[in-house]
Amino acid sequence: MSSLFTPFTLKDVTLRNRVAVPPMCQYSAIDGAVTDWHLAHYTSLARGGAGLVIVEATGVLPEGRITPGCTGLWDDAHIEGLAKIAAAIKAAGAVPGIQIGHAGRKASANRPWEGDDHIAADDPRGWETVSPSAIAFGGGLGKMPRAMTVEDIAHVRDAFAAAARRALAAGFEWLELHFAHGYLAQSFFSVHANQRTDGYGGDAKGRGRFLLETLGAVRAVWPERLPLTARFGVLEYDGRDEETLGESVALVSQMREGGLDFLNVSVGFSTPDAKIPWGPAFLAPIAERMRRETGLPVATAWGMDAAKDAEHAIAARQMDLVMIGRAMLANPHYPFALAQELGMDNPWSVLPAPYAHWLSRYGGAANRSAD
Ligand code: FNR
Ligand code: XEN
Repeated sequence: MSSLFTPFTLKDVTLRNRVAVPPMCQYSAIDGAVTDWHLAHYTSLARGGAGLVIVEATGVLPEGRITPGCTGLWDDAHIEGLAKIAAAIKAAGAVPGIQIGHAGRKASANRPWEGDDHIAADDPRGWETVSPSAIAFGGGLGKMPRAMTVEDIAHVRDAFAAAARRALAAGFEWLELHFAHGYLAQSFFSVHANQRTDGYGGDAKGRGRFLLETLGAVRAVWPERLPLTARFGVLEYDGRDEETLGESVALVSQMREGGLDFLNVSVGFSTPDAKIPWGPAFLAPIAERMRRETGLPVATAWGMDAAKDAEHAIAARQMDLVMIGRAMLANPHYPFALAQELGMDNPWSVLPAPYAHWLSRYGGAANRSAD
């Protein structure tokens, strides 16, 4: 019996299994609005059998987008297109989630396949970036951000809440706050990006304030019956990881008291000098520690796609969900491949009924090899 293919319930939401698709930018929106590509892409991911599909990092403000091609939720006009995507994910049996965020000093970038660097200052496609302090990320993301005023901070916090209200109106049932990957919220927490001397900087309490206030503003509009989650970079691999992990545990514990229901554990990506120990399931022990020390259910991505690693992570209670990204892009029916490799009696059963019924009786190599 596989642990990976058992249901998971959080608040009033039940996922059919523990395989979740993490947010993955498609850079294919127009003025923040989704296109037919998004509908095709998310439908295929959900139909492939995952329990949860989280729509990509979606800007709470136009200047909070990573690239001009990123999706947005700063306007009611964005709701209609995203509602079709949420409905399609649900029709295929998965729970529809969405990640909302602000890219901070990493905003105003070219698409990855067009450079992945900052759009030049004199290019009309770009815009001024903002961050807790006037410190550039570095490398190709070298644009100097403007240090945010306290009014700017309140504006972004309120934009998160307004975007959450629109996500709810669009039919999403799982909300993920993007507090990771060196974007705005992570920058507030990071000593690499935040050198403020007011109440939003300094010690870990000050550096965590924007995240807690934003969570509180969103919790006030996002219903208690639905999971409110965050993706947060709990360490940087910058040589001061024990200290950062301690601060992260304290902040996430406060978030839990403030209404956070689930943590998607990730890396900070706040400095180009990080020494990340890439490898299969490398974040699993960190996720387990966050789970144990904060008491929240957790997930992580980053090389969790081997069947034995995914199954072990759930069976050993290192995490509650496994996030699988690139393997799902390569093969949206990847949950079937996992079920097959884990030796499930009827691996086709992880697909939606209109496929599972016929394939269980007639289909494919799995059945033939069992004959
Ligand atoms: C990503 N990732 C990502 N992360 C995130 O929090 N928000 C996002 O919108 C994106 N966008 C994105 C686009 C693309 C094309 C890729 C490949 C990745 C990171 C992603 O969610 C995940 O953490 C990584 O892909 C690692 O997991 P896998 O691929 O090893 O399963
Ligand atoms: C810092 C890079 C981590 C991987 N990516 C994350 C993205 C988009 C590009 C790739 C994100 O969090 N939006």
